[in-house]
Amino acid sequence: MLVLDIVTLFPSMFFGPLDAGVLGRARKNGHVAIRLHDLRRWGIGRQRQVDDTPYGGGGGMVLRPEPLFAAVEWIRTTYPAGRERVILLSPQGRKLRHEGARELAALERVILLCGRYEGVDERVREGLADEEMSIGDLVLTGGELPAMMVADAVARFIPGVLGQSGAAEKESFADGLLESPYYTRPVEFRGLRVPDVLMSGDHRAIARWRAGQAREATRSKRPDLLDRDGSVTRRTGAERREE
Ligand code: 4GX
Repeated sequence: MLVLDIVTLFPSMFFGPLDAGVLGRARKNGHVAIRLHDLRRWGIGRQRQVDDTPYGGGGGMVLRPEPLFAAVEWIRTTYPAGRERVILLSPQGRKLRHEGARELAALERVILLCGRYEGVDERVREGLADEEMSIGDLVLTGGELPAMMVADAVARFIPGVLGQSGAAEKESFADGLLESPYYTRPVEFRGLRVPDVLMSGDHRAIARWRAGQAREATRSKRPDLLDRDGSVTRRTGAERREE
């Protein structure tokens, strides 16, 4: 079982999203455990202060290092774990990808640190976080929604979390291509018909059609996933652009 320990100033943000659907069921069935830790608990002084103004000026507020270090140390003493990783959610981090989520799913425990305001004291990066992770090139108001995305994406890779049909390995990105289109009943809807091949019962023809559609969908919607010759190699967009 994978355990996610999430350190946040807003634990209540997590209450709804982690209870519903596949992730909610995975938690109920014991495939994944999520523990929420209110950073305020390790706040400093009577006010339980967690943030302060940055040295050198510049405005805004920054999370102080002591509460974050104390939180992680408390988690480690209270719930010892073997293979673990401490991840700071931030737009400066390595982009969260399919393969990265798969790697995290193999760990015993992941500690997710959710920053707020302008960010965190640099010593959190230097001495506490193993890794900085981003969910994309956009700026949010805190690391909580990114942490939920990590939790959701990682849970899908834990054996038993997805049913048979939804095996994480046969999905978009598993083979580096987008998925081919899906159709269900009715056969005709507002003049738009389900492609005949899907109702032909010819499984080889269907597989061939799907492969062609996946390639075409990738070429038109996400050409960045393909090499110049149209082939797929497992590299990141950044690695591809370097060439
Ligand atoms: N992918 N944000 C974090 C504050 C912050 C900044 C630096 C730690 C270090 C984001 C993203 C994101 C906004 C969450 C800034 N905390 N996080 N926050 N994109 O935009 O993960």
